[in-house]
Amino acid sequence: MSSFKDYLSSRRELVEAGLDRYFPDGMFPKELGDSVRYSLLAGGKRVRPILTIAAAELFGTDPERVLPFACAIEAIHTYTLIHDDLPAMDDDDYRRGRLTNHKVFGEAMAILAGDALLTEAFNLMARESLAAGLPPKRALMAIQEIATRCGINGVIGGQAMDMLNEDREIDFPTLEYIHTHKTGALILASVRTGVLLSSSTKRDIDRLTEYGRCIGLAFQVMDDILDVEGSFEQLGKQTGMDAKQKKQTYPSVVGMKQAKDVLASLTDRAMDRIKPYGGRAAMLHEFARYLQTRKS
Ligand code: GRG
Repeated sequence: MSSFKDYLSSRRELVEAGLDRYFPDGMFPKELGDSVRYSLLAGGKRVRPILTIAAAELFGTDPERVLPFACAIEAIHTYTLIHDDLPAMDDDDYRRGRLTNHKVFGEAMAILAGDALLTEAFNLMARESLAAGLPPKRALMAIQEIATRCGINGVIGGQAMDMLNEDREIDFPTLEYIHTHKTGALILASVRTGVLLSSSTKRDIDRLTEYGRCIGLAFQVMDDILDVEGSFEQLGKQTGMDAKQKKQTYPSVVGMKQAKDVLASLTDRAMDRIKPYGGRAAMLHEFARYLQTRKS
């Protein structure tokens, strides 16, 4: 089996090619197309689409079969970043190492680019499922999974709760709600989508759901830690923003040491859930470790 580094880079290449194909140069109106591609093809880590592919591959599914779903998830993720950076939300100037979308294209076009990415993501999943003749029930289950985890009971609910509690002291359950919804939900959906589109049993879905929940929360805990300990050069965005915006985070609520302990125990729990698959789950195992030790 190839090393994890090779695995990441080969699956990343697949995702980049898919994004470029599904959101091609020359979309009309040109300004909207340019705004969409500016953020989408700005070189993110592609964690979520690679997780979809890796979860599918655990069950022997060809990456090409899930690629439209993986790219749709990355498009949705990119929309959340564009909207989150807007002045009405986090008001950030830099993302993925370059100026934020609204700084380059203006607020109206940034809002529309986000809207377009979200809408076209669902178009992409439905269209390519029909074209590839995917079993309709599996395709619909995956589409519903993504819609649910991105909606009021997922990302948008988490973001709303985050906005509503700015400048306020929050209790631990509220912090956990924000993290598991704002960030964890889409990561969980990424894993579950790969499983739902594969030949998997209820037991498989349950195991991978717990894996996805753990790494989803771990991802945001790490994001909180990196906002304190990381740098612009590593992250491609301004750091120290949580403290500046008086946001409650794991380090600010439970302290840095305990935040790191939580991160370690979530990672261990995620790995434990996929143990029954042995070596077949090596890439998902490495993925959990990578998310715990990432610097960007
Ligand atoms: C605006 C509906 C709406 C939701 C926004 C995801 C989100 C909710 C806001 C982003 C704010 C943020 C920085 C959250 C921390 C976790 C996170 C999503 C980090 C960025 O994801 P990475 O690290 O970024 O995967 P790349 O650029 O690598 O894709």
